[in-house]
Amino acid sequence: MDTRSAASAGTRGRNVVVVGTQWGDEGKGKVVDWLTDHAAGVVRFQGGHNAGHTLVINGKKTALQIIPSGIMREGVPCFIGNGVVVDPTHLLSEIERLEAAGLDVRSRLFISESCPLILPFHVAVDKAREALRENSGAGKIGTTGKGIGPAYEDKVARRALRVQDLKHPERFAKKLRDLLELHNFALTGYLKSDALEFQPIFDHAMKLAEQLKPMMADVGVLIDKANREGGSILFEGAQGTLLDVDHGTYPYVTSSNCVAGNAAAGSGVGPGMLNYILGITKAYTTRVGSGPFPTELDWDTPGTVGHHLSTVGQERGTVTGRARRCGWIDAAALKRSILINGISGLCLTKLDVLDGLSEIRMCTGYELHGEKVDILPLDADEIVNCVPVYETFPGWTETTFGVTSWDALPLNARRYLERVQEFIGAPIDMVSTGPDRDHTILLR
Ligand code: 2SA
Ligand code: MG
Repeated sequence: MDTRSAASAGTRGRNVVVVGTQWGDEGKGKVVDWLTDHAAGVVRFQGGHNAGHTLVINGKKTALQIIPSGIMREGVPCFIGNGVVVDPTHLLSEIERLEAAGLDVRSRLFISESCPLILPFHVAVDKAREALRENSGAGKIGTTGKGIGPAYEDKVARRALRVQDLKHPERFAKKLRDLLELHNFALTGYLKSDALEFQPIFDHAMKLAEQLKPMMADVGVLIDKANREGGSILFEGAQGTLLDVDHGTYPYVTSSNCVAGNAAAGSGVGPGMLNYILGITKAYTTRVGSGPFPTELDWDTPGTVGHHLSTVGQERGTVTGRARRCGWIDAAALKRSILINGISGLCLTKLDVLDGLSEIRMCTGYELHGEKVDILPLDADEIVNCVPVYETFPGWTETTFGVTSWDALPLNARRYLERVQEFIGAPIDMVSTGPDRDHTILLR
């Protein structure tokens, strides 16, 4: 077996990074879960509970937001790396929800001491800012309202409260007072909102601290050890490359680096550990929240292709329930994603959603101010002016749902996949044909 293939990537101590190559919701959760069979650990390295990874196991749907997807497999250790922003209230409620479903979580969940905390004022600031942007005509970012951006701002400004502060009540109290004063100043000032009180936030955090302490760990050391002992590690990205704070459609992005390069920095290990980068790509494109989206279709009007993608693909946000915007696959945007992530191979997901369409389109570039551009521009304001150029393929009438071999795919589906692969210059190593673990075609 080719040692660079998806099939061998997760074996013999070789580690895999799973990243989204579009605007998130490419189906990373399912693929991570599929790969966890041989994993010695699954790590989240960025984002927070703004992520929504949906898994379907034995027909039962589970949505994970901050806990790594590996938790669904008995005995697999799961790590929350330093690059993740942690809302302790949410984290504990997610743990309890999984425990209620019969899973053992606390004995195999390890949370980095260095994670910045998301506290109630971050949520208040996030929501008040979005309201202000909307009312002032600047336009919302369309955040998930979970306090992600404000929490990362405090981290970079070197004033964040971190998981480790929960172990030291006096230190926690002092830092909390200072930070709360700062945020209350903004909330009651230009954000025209209400101030939050110190005592309830402090008391609640201290109560949660007792439960979190046993799970606090030096995550980088544990991951390194597991890998040295021959285990392979799975790094589970959240959101997607085009939402990356540096490389995405700024400012319509999330506040973390979602690209593969951050898997090392966000978990506390070296980049040499990142052996195989698996990019997850939906067979079409979706985006939730505001921002430019060149191949967007009308997805609201019944009878249209966009509406087909939206309804057949059940395109609603896992966390917020918002309708996702839908459009054709954008291979020019994928080119940028492949470049930034250093993609080893791709997994194409939700192919079955294209079943029954008479024709299928792939964007191969744009017309911008009269010139042809073959890769997604870096400037969001320029992307707005991009007119997509398409290649059109005949569709197929057969169902691809649940198909498990390449040869069983309709000829036109194979042609479409081959052309996508050829155009973007990265191999498709896997195809996902349905939500279940077994609905998977392995190509390399
Ligand atoms: P934030 O909350 O500050 O990270 O929002 C900033 C932008 O990032 C987008 N974003 C997402 N896009 C797709 N999926 C995400 N997770 C959930 C899901 C989203 C949901 O899996 O469905 O339920 O709505 C996610 N998280 C952040 C967000 O839409 C903003 O455009
Ligand atoms: Mg999602």
